Amino acid sequence: GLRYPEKLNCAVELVDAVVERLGPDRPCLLAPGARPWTYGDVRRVTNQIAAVLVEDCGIVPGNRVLLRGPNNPWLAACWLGVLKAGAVAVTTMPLLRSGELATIAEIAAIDFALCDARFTDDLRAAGIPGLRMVEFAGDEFAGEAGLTSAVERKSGEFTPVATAADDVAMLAFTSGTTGRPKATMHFHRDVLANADTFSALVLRPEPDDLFTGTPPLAFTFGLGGLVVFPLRAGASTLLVEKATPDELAQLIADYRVSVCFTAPTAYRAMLASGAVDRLSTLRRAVSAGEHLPAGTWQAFRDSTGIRMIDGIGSTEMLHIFIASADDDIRPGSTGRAVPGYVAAVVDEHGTPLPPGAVGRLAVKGPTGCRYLADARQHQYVQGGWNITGDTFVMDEDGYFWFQARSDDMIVSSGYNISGPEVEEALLAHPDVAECGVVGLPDEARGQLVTAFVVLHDAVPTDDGEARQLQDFVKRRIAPYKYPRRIVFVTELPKTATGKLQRFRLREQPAA
Ligand code: 3SK
Repeated sequence: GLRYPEKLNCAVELVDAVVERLGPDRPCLLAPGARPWTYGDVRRVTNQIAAVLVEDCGIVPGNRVLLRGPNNPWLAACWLGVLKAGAVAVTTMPLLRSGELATIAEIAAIDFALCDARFTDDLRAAGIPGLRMVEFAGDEFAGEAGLTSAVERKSGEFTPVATAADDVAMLAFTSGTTGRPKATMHFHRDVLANADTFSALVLRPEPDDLFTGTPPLAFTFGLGGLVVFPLRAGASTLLVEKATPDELAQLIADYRVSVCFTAPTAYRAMLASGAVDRLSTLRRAVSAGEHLPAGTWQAFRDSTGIRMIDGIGSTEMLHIFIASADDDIRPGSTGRAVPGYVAAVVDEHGTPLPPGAVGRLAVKGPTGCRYLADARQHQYVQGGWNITGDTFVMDEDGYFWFQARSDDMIVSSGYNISGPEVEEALLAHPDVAECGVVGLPDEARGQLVTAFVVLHDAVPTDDGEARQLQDFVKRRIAPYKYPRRIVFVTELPKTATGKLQRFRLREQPAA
């Protein structure tokens, strides 16, 4: 198992330890068009931020600090500076509006925030009682902001707070599909544990690697893939505020990026537009956040030669706990448990099922779910297992095959139908750009398999296209699964992290 010293500050391990090991001059945090920050720069700036927090703002260990802004070196440095100050980082999605920010602030007991100067309006409008906010200029060209000038008055000498390995380092929020958001607590050792398992043992980055990708740092997929993993390896990371898949591909080409973290939708868009031709410097492509269909994996492999690493993680587990790389990959499977984690498919009582059986995914390992003061803890952790809410099958060789989110299973005329499986079949049709498949209430069948489809071309005016898609699905998978109703739309409802919101499709009126 992983062993960490009793006293551990993960920000020190991610920055200062790299300076000790590899020297101060290696590139660390990059942004398009900006001067790269070396590890020496990042050590200095994070010490300065921590000094401002402790000496000027009176932050003490355990205080929660809300962070708000798009992905850029200043946001990453603030996250590290908060941890060096012994405080708890609460990174929030830049797309959140005042109501959502107010709820998060209430749950996390926030009264202090570091906010990108371009994103302060919604935070002010949240009306958080007693909130003190310090602005930073995340965009180097945005001019002076409070924190940016305050750090200049600090020498860069700061003794990071000697936190315990089991002190809470961060609260990550998970919105789920319904109900009040939940804050997941993660310790300093958890942050390193993901880097020392999935990253070190499956991804295996080198100090010469340059990472990039799209998930926000407020989504733990982005925080790990774009900050923790590159820094733990002494590598560098290109932090991008906003990029379409084509712009991402262009940045990968321009900066000679070698490791990319994004979701299947973005990889599919790069395939559809031909932008995959710009990925020749890439050696690793990681996909998570949504199931990766075998067809997308194969098409990406055919176009780029890269064997994409699919993975499943969760905010509760902090990062990826099932994934395989290189020759261990079986296309269409999410892979095997990451070394250090144990995974199983269990029944409704938590009893492990034999290979081949459909059941709930259960996992345990060095990270795990600890909701902040939330009784839903007892649903997620049962009998020592973290129950992720996904339905999987494990084969004889320990590979996990995704079926559906447990609540995305459609029951129609007594058949169990996986919405994502029907989506995968539809996506194989050349006319289909994106789709979401859900069960809508139906008197005759209980639920009716209903597909919401975005075509590459305009919405059709007659039934021809729908019938063609239905026949296509019937030829690819068991005909009882075909979508009996197809609704053509121009876009699908998605979360800020790009996940399809099937629950919003389910809110449609009955057929
Ligand atoms: O959704 C996922 O698969 C995921 C992956 C890594 C970290 C966090 C999450 C939610």
